[in-house]
Amino acid sequence: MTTTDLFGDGTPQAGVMPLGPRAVVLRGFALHWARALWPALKQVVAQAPWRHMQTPGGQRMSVALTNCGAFGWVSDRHGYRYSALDPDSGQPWPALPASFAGLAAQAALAGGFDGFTPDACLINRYVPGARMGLHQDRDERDLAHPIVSVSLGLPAVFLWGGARRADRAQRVPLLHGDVVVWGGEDRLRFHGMAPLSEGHHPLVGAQRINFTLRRAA
Ligand code: MD3
Ligand code: FE
Repeated sequence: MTTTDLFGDGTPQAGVMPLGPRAVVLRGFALHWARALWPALKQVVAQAPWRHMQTPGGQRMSVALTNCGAFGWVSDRHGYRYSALDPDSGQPWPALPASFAGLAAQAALAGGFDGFTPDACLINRYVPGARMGLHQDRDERDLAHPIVSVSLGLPAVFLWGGARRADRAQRVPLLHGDVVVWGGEDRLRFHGMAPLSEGHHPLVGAQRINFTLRRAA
C-alpha cells in the first residue's frame, strides 16, 4: 500500500490524479508552500542567474534555467550532464533551500516514495512561447530515485508520452501549486511541455517556473 491509497482499497482521494502506475499529480500540494518557496527561489537566482543553455546540437533552449543543490544539470556542445560547479561563475551552485527539500520529501511520500533526499534541483523558467520538446530524463546515476516537479505561475500543458518517442502524448494541464511525482516504471517515459500561453500570475508574473528535485549522484 502507498500513502496515496489511504484506505488500502483504491478509494480515490481529492487532489490526487494518477498519470501512470508510479506517476501522480498532487493538485495544489505546493500552494501553502509558495510563500516560502518564492523568496528562496529569488535568492537562488540572485546567486546563479537564469541562462539559456545550448543543446549538444547547437540550438539555444527557449527555456531559461538555473540550479541549486550539490549538483546542477548543464548542457553544452559536449552534451548533457550534472556538474557541481556553475559553468558561468565557476562556483558551486547555491545550496538547496530547506523549503525545497521539505516539500520534496513530503510530496515524494504522498506519491508513494519514502525517504527521498534530493541532491539536485533544476529550475526552469518559461515565458510565453517557450516550450520543451519530448525527451527522457536519464542523466541521473540511479534511475530508481523518483523526481518531484513543482509548478509555479502561469498554467501550462504537460505532454505525457510513452516509452517510445513516437508514442502518442497525453495533454495534462499543470497549474500554480501542482506537484508531480514520477518514479519506477514511469521514470523513463517521454515528456515535454507545449508552448506557454500569454498571461499574468499575481505572484509570479508573466512566466511559469518549474523546479524538479532529483537525486543525481
Ligand atoms: C516525467 N521539465 O526539466 S516537469 C525537465 O515543466 C522537464 O519544466 C518540465 O521535463 C517542466 O526535465 C516537466 C515534469 C517531469 C520532470 C521529470 C520527469 C516529468 C518527468 C522524469 C520522468 C518522467
Ligand atoms: Fe524532463
